[in-house]
Amino acid sequence: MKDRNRTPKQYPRLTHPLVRGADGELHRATWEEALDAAARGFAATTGAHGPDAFGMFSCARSTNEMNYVAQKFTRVVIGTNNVDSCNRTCHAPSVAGLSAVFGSGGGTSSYAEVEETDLIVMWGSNARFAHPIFFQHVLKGIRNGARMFAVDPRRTGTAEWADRWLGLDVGTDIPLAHAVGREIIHAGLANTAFIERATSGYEEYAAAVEPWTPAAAEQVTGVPAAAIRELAHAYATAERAQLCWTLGITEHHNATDNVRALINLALLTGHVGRHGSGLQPLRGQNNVQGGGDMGAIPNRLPGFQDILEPAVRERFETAWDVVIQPRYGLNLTEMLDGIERGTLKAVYCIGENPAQSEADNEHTVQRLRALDHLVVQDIFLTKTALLADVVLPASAAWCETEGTTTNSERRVQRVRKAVRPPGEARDDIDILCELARRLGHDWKYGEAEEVWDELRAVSPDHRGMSYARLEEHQGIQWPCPSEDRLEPTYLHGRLWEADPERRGPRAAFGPVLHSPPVDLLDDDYPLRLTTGRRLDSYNTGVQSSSFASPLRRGENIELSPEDAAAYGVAHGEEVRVTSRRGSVVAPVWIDEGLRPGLAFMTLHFPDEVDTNQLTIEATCPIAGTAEYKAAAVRIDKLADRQAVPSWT
Ligand SMILES: Nc1nc2c(c(=O)[nH]1)N[C@H]1C(S)=C(S)[C@@H](COP(=O)(O)OP(=O)(O)OC[C@H]3O[C@@H](n4cnc5c(=O)[nH]c(N)nc54)[C@H](O)[C@@H]3O)O[C@H]1N2
Ligand SMILES: Nc1nc2c(c(=O)[nH]1)N[C@H]1C(S)=C(S)[C@@H](COP(=O)(O)OP(=O)(O)OC[C@H]3O[C@@H](n4cnc5c(=O)[nH]c(N)nc54)[C@H](O)[C@@H]3O)O[C@H]1N2
Ligand SMILES: [Mo]
Repeated sequence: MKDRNRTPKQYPRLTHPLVRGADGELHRATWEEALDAAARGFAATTGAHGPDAFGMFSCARSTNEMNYVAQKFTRVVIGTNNVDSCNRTCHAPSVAGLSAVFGSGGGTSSYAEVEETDLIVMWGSNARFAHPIFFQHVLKGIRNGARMFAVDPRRTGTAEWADRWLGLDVGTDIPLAHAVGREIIHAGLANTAFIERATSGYEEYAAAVEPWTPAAAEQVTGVPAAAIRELAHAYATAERAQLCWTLGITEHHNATDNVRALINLALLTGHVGRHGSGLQPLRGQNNVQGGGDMGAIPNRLPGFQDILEPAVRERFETAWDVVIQPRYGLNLTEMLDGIERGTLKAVYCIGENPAQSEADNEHTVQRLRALDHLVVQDIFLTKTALLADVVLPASAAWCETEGTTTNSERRVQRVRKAVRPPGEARDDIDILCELARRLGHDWKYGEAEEVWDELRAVSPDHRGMSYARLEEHQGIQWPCPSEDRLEPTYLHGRLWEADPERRGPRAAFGPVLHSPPVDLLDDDYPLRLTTGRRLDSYNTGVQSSSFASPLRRGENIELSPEDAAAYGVAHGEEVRVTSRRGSVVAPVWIDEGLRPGLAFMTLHFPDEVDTNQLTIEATCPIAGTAEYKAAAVRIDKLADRQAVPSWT
């Protein structure tokens, strides 16, 4: 095994703009030259092909204020709704599923409620590694007497803390959830009063789950029938229960259906809309919730207001003095498809690294190369930046700018400028305003607070959150419609109202069907590869690779002891891992938390082992999220490969 403490890649911090010259190389440029080149390229492409030839990838690490300005730039300066962010690669299915049922895409509970609940279900979530702050609340909950179930193909660090671990096969969450639902119904534990009062579609749901007896589900999921029954009884009889999920549910080709399958369980038992009972999709990047709330998504205007609603459009058309296209824009996945079709020609990529983070990323790189104009605005020189025509150096939102971010309990909090950005790096909002000015819009925001107050005027959910109040309350959760009070910290309490008028629309069960992973296992590709995170690194490694860490061990292909023995490979031995899309070499790590047939890799070290060469682009048709969690691979010993004659 290589040195565990090494630094795999030093990403240089961007300190001055770069522009691609006639020689095809990126060269240092002045801000004037770079901004002129960036604006000229956008004007030329949209002039020739119309505003829908433009796409904005907005930054989920940056502030709410920046995301507000980025989507406004897209809609007002360019005139398209093609704006999205990395929410597409993770929780877009949670937002789609929750919006379809409750009309709002936010998680329904607060972190503190996890401390006061009786049962915590962590479904497809490794919060101990990926949401360590939330996990502190989980640990307090456990200390206060809550039981915990973990549902994950791997016995993760999170599962180690659980009372029960249900180790299911990848992509079998719907059979498992349906079997839990069926057991609740058959044991007479469904909350019939809540179902009758607040939900619709129960009969279809009950029919959909009926075939999934615990025994039938055991066959498909690998989870013993007794464990399925135990989860069903624990969830249905708990006084209060939190159902938390993350990418184990959402990074699948049928992810929105997976989300619906979990929401069904809350509707069946009434574990939603009450203090201590709720649904928590733990969001990924620090401000991915806020990015969506600010309208940096193709179907919503700021305040998560639907573009298709004429009254909503009118409000923004008056505020911004512009005509808003009355249709949804393209999401990130569709924008990448648009490049291939030749309809999307220019991309403004702020704080995303799609060249390494997209599934089947070799394909993404080809697409980015095909653009007429690519502008990347980042804090580091990423692989995506290396493909750009213009690279703009930004300040880092988390310590070099003022503003707010929103976490996954919907809490808006202030972030502050603690240090000056290096070299000539500039605030993301300043850069957007400079480009807007060059494209004929005289924008100037003095302080981040000015942007925030503009947002508050158009978003009812944020109206009561002045900076002063955010400070006073150490962050406020939305909805916060007025400055004189705070709302309950959980959502959808209306479902419990006795008065049908106040109760509002019913929450609909989703009678979804099981659909196994797209990348099939066969003799050539017999191993199921799932990918995800470790505590020591962050996403594509751009922000976490540049310092040495005693925790970090670089990329591995993690295998069960049984598979390692069957393939005759040793801990630390380098092997070739091949899928139907690509091939990489990585050292083996034997992990007793893996079941036979399952392998695991991260996305953290793409410069040394590019995991996303292996993953499949199959996407959820509703949310556009790729099936990062289920590739089919094989492993070959390098020695065997070397023995192959050179003419093959
Ligand atoms: N340390 C660290 N923290 C992070 C990040 C990071 O890179 N590093 N990234 C942030 C981001 S952007 C996000 S979106 C979150 C993600 O946070 P998580 O979703 O918790 O992280 P993952 O490790 O991607 O996946 C979670 C679990 O899904 C399981 N899983 C795989 N397939 C299935 C399946 O078919 N069914 C079920 N039930 N489970 C399955 C995996 O075994 C894994 O343990 O983390 C955020 N926090
Ligand atoms: N195999 C596999 N692949 C995955 C996943 C998986 O589970 N498995 N998960 C997917 C998920 S959930 C996600 S969210 C994506 C992440 O995909 P990306 O968002 O593409 O990856 P990051 O590494 O987080 O890149 C973020 C970029 O933002 C820049 N940045 C940080 N702060 C700022 C700022 O303030 N301003 C500007 N302008 N830039 C800034 C960083 O330098 C970095 O280049 O990866 C996806 N890819
Ligand atoms: Mo994410």
